[in-house]
Parts: sequence; C-alpha cells; structure tokens
Amino acid sequence: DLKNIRHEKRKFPEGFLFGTATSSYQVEGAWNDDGKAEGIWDRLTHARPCTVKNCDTGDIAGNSYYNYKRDVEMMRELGLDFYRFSLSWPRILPTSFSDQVNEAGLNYYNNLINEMLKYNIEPMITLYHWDLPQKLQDLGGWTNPHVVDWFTDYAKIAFEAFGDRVKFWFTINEPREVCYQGYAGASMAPLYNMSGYAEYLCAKNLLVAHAKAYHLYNNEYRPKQGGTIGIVVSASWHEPETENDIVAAEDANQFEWGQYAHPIFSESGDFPAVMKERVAANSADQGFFRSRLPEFTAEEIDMIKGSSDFFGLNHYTSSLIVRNESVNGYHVSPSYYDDIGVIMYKSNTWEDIGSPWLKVVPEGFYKLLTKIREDYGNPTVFVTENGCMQITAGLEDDTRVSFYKRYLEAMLDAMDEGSDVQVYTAWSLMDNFEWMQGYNDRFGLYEVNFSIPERTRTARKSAYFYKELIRTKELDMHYEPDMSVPMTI
Ligand code: PNW
Repeated sequence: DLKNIRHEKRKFPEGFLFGTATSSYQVEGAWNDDGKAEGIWDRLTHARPCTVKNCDTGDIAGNSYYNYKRDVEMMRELGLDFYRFSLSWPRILPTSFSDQVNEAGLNYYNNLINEMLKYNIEPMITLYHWDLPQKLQDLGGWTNPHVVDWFTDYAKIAFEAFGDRVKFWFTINEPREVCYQGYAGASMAPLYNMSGYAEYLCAKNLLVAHAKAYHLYNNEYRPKQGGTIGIVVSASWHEPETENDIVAAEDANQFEWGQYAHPIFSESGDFPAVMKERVAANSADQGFFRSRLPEFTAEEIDMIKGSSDFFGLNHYTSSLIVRNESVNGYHVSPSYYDDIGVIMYKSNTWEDIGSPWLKVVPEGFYKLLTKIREDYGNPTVFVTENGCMQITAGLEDDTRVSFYKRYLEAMLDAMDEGSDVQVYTAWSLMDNFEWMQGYNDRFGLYEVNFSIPERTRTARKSAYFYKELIRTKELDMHYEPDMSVPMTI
C-alpha cells in the first residue's frame, strides 16, 4: 500500500507542532461526580439506552477525571508538543448559566493543565465538543438564538479561569456534526431529527455564538493573555463521480463545510451563494413564504467574517458525489440532502478498513488542503483531528500506521505547494467513547482496557510510530516500529 512513495524521508518545517486530541464526554467519565450536571449525552445514553452500540455509555469512559496523571505520562512518552482536550460545560456550570461555577470542575482542568505545563506540553482547549447541558437542550439548544449569550458567558468563565496558562482556544468542534447529525438527523445527541429546518437554525446561531466568543477573547483577553483562538470545521473531500458531477461535488463542499467556513474565511462572508440559492428555490417550490435558511443581518455577516485566527480542520475521509435532484427513493422533501441535490457514496476502489464511512483516501486530504488554500487566501491551517479506527482491539495496528504515513504524506504534498499547515493532531491519544459506536470503534494510539476499573492504557504500534515522527520531525515512509522496546518517557 506504499507503492507510490515520492520521498523516502521528509522533514517538517521548523516550529511545526504535533499533538493528539480527545474530548470531555469521550474520555472523562465521572458523569455525575463532584457536582457535574447532566449533559445531552448523559441523557441520551441513560434515557434511550441501546440507541448506542452495545448500550454503551460514557459514565466511566476512560475515567480520565481520575486518570489525568497517566494521561499526561502518555503525552510525555509520545513527546507531544501539545494536547487538545475539551471542557465539559455541565461540569463547569452546574446550572448551565453564569450564576454558579463548580470549583471541583475547575480544579480538574487546573490539575490537568498544570500537570501538562510541568512538562512543557501546551494545553489546547476546545470549549464545546458536543456535551451541551441538558437544561439548555430543553430550551431548544442550538436552535434557540439565546444560545449565543449562554455560550459567550461560558466562554468568558473559561478564559478567566484558564487563559493565564492556556494560549490556544477552539470555540466549537465541528459545527456540521453538531447541526446536521444532532438536529437534522438522529445520529448524534440530541436526536432532533428535523431535517430542512433545525440544522439551518443551528448553523446560524452557532456561527454567531462562535463569533461573539471570538470577539470577546480578541477584545478583552488577547491584550492581556496573548493567545490565539479559532473554530474547528470538519471537512470531507467530495469527489465528482464523473465530469458531469463537478458542479454537484462543489455544491456538496459548499453545503457540507463551506456552510461554516465561507462565513468566516471568505472575503464576502455570509453563507455560500449556492446554498442560499438552492434552499430559497426549494423552499419557494415547496410553498414556504420564506427560505428555510435564516438570514444573517449585515452586522452579523461583518462580525463573523474573519473571526478565526486559523482554519481548524478535522479531516478523515472522502465521498463520491453524483447529482440527483429527484426525491424518489433517496430524499424526503424538504430535507438537507434534497436541498443539496446530490447522492453521496463511497467508491469501492477506496481502501476499506471495515468502516462504512471511513475509507482511506489520502489524496482527498491533499485536494481539500489545496482547495482551502485557493478559496480562502491561504489561511493558516491547524489540523485539529486526523486518524482512523480499528474495529477490534489489539496493539498491532499496522493499518493505522499506514493511514498516518499516507495522510501525513498527502499533507506534506500540499505544504510543498504552499499550504500553510502549522499544527497536526492525531485523533486520538487513546480509545474512547466513539459516540453512537460506543467502545466498538477504537481510534487510540493507546489502547484502553474498558473491562477493568483501572482503564489501563497500553501503547499501540502507532504510538511508537508517532513518537518517532515527533522525535525526528521527519516522515519516514519505511519506518517500522519495534514494539519489543518498552514505551518510556
Ligand atoms: C470527529 N467526516 O467527527 C469527532 O470530532 C470526534 O469526536 C470523533 O471521535 C472522531 O471524529 C471519530 O469519529 C467526525 O465527515 C466528523 O468524515 C466528520 C467526519 C468524521 C469524523
């Protein structure tokens, strides 16, 4: 699978940063300890058990709330420059609002941050990685425009508490997954399932909330704390099935991630033109008095434009796109996919690692980075997630080592042509609660033993590979990790 190697060894630029990532609900556990309130994933896994594979919950997960010292030890073993983790909103704000702060929650994050800083590992914080307080969900969650104030207040509390030591901030992880999977569909909490409306309300409110938090940091905290802040967008590459589908594939890019990137990174701002046109035209055909896509005010367009210091990018895979405007058999109407007017599927020529959605397509990463460079004036890119799962437990994860080699190679190809990538983040430091897949799909460089209370972590082959990459700052396509050597700091 390494047949087209263009370089045997390639150096990363001076100052390039390597890290790993996790998120609060996926690793912390301690779901109701020390005053933590209920989040939407607590509600989903408890009230609708077995909508998640094997009826798994994040009640204990990797137990990182109690295992944070071991987590930092793993970061040291790998030699990470940074670690990206998220704050649990319901752990920090027990009422969801700004009136009460849970000191025990702050202590946990302070302990983690301080332990990392002891060893020169840079903390990078994501404010929102999907665990909304349930009470805010009961008020409509991201469809309620007041979420803008709720989120900004929460962000302020986090900047105040940790900003003296934390210099890298991400507002929201993956708006598409929040809005599409959670609100249009039912493949993430809160299982809203209201496609054609709810995801667009969510998108608007989320972008305004992000921008308000950005400006709060920029105006009040950056002058004294001096950090950097931005959003994290998940983007797949959409490849046209045939030449006739080039426009369709571009429509898919604009709906799927341009929806969130265009308002922030383009010169004109606002939702992509094609998205406004298509949703308006469909809405008119369907008899609506107005477009189902809400409009930004001119003031909001301005406030959102430029509200990210870098393009935070989560990338995993690609899809093939074919134009399909008919609703028969494929789309209900109105719906999000009816608005895009495409069908998405996976090529059977792409490497299959046992997942229906994650096919290994490194050239898609190269094409995506190239498009981001060309469309948005070469923004600084932080790759905030990249990685692949294995379906069965085990330490000899050769497939993952090969995945990392080839995706890193594709990234270096784009960088050679000018893409300004400065940060790379492997998802994930360790196995964790993989949302609807529970503990079935394992993304960790470290394996976690979920069947014993200690939740013991053990380095996989990919951890050895990543450690060597970081030590040498060089991608060696032929490097074969030697797992007989014990993993040490
Ligand atoms: C990420 N795609 O979501 C999430 O940020 C993580 O919490 C999660 O564990 C990880 O992926 C693995 O699934 C994704 O469009 C969002 O290909 C989008 C895509 C993939 C993953």
